[in-house]
Amino acid sequence: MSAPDAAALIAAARRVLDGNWMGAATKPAPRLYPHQWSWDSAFIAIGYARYDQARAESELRALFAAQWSSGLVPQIVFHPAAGGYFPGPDAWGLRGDPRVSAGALTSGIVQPPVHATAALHVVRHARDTAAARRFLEELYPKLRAWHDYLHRERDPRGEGLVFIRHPWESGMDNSPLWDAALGRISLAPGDVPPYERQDLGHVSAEQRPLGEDYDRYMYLVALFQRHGYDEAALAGACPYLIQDVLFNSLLCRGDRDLAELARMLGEDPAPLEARARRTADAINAKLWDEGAGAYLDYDLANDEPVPALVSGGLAPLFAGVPDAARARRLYDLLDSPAFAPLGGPVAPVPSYSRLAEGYDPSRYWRGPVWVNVNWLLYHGLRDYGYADYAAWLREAIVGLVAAAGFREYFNPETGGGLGTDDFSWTAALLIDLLAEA
Ligand code: 9WN
Repeated sequence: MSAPDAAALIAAARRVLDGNWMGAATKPAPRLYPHQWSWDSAFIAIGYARYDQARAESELRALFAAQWSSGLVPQIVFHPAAGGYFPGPDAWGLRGDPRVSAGALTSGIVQPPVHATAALHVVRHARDTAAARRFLEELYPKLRAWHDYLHRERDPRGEGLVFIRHPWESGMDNSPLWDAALGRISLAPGDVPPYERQDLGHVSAEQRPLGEDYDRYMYLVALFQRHGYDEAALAGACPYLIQDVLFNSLLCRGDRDLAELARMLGEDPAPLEARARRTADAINAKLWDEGAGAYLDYDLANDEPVPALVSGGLAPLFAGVPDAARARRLYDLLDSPAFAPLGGPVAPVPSYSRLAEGYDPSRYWRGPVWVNVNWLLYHGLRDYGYADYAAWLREAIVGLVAAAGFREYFNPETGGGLGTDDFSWTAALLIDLLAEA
């Protein structure tokens, strides 16, 4: 891409973020997602870090201002004045809950822990180093409490792997990964309180999760409330408990990045590094599948691996988890018709194997390309020395967005834009990728 074209794209990306800025944080999209989302904010901060340190810091500060006393960082921090979204604050039953930071309105689940990685990125690119130091001193204990919560409450057997208890916690809402676990939840009339979706007013139904998925999403939300969001009780009672490869890879990388932040503050990084190694070892020991040549999720509630090949299964590359031989197997899978052959005429990496039954190039996390997962894979491949593929992938991501706009996701066959428009992390990560050139 020529320098003027790149400059124009960066300017357009910045306009998207300006449009979604709410004063202290950025909504993921103007109409569909009018509040603050957890992992979105981490990716958004990574983009801001390249040109607006104050906003990058504010983005993460605002999110952690809503942290629960347990250390949980909520998936959504609601800004009710910004617009409607379902499920909104009342659907979670957490108004005035003493565990939630005073005055904050939040959901009762989490999203993948990309925040320490984002904070390190912000600090590394900071121009005002004194402000960055203050930011780090303020955020570091909160990041620690967040990771401590995950290891303490989400790893009851002390395996080094944490579980998620709702598909939304994965960030990959309707991934085929969850089909078996959700399929085991059979619903009787009255199990799901009546509700009305709002997403279908913004995006065509063929691009969003099915009604039967939403029923189960809401069934789980009702279950959490019945158990008073008690993590120990939910670890026994929740029918959906998954050790997800993407989530655990991001935690592993996050613990290592947290160790780096500790070092900057003169604190002991060793316990955090040990924790990261433990998770890496557990990912290798429990989640690697030799036959598939990839990492697979594990369904704790049914005690079995989940045999679905999704792009998230390649994420251990981002966390330095595989040795060279396993990295090669992952690479071979990536560079094959199942995902995105190097230099091929197709768009970047789809979210689900093209060869799998049920692959759907336009439905949300069941096939479409998402920029955040591609960004993670780009970095992982570069770190493992797959320079040609990484360079091609970077160009493919940029080319896709340049042609189709700052969409939420993209059709891997046609490159067409899908989901909502003016999507913040697409804009933010594009800024980050272009800043590397
Ligand atoms: C539920 C905000 C979020 C992203 C998720 C993406 C989508 C929400 C939804 O939008 O999920 O959290 O309503 O579908 O799947 O990754 O964080 O952008």
